[in-house]
Amino acid sequence: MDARSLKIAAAKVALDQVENGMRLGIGSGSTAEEFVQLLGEKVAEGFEVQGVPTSERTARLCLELGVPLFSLDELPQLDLTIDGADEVDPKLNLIKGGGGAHLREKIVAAASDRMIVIADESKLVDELGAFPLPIEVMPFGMTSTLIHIEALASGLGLAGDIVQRQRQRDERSEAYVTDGGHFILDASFGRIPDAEALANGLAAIPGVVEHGLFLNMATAAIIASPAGVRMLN
Ligand code: ABF
Repeated sequence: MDARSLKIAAAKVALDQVENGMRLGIGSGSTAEEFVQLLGEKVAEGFEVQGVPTSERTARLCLELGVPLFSLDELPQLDLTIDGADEVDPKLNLIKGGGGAHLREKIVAAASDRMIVIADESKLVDELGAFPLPIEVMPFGMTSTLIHIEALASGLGLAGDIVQRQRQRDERSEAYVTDGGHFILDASFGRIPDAEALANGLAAIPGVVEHGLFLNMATAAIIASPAGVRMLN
């Protein structure tokens, strides 16, 4: 099975978790977009859902497919969020943010009774960290914020490059800017033995808006592999 087929397989199982009339957080990334495609087909057949998107891109796709959208302020408490991830460890702790949407994703996930991650098996890891950790930061004072992050990492025995995410526009490379107007630093720590200590330390740095460690947030993960799809709780 190719990568897209695995994403679709996971998305199909996730769709079975969505009950008619649910207040549903809708994640970002290619796997979540496969879920939105399938959700749109059910909505077209009369299935009712109140969707809250986690990125402008996801919102556009939902609108194209006729998925009813609401703001999180209109629906501040959600029944379920379906979202992708960059890494999933055995405790269902996640690294997210490869797509640059982890701030809104974390806010929406925190507003949800349940959060189900959908992913192909390539996202499963024994320990978080191989995927560069996205850290959303204020543009104001970013260099100072980076110094604080480097000091925190050093204190935790973490090493690795921390680089500002760029995007290509025409022929030029420019700073990636999130939906919230912030920059992203990607930290290639390699392995993060104490993710909770890192998360708490990052949260205490004034210029850090949000980081991509989602700890104790996912209630389940639907993982697709060529052998089939399994639910991890
Ligand atoms: C989004 O999905 C991001 O948080 C995460 O980086 C991404 C994973 O993308 P994909 O499903 O395309 O692998 O939620």
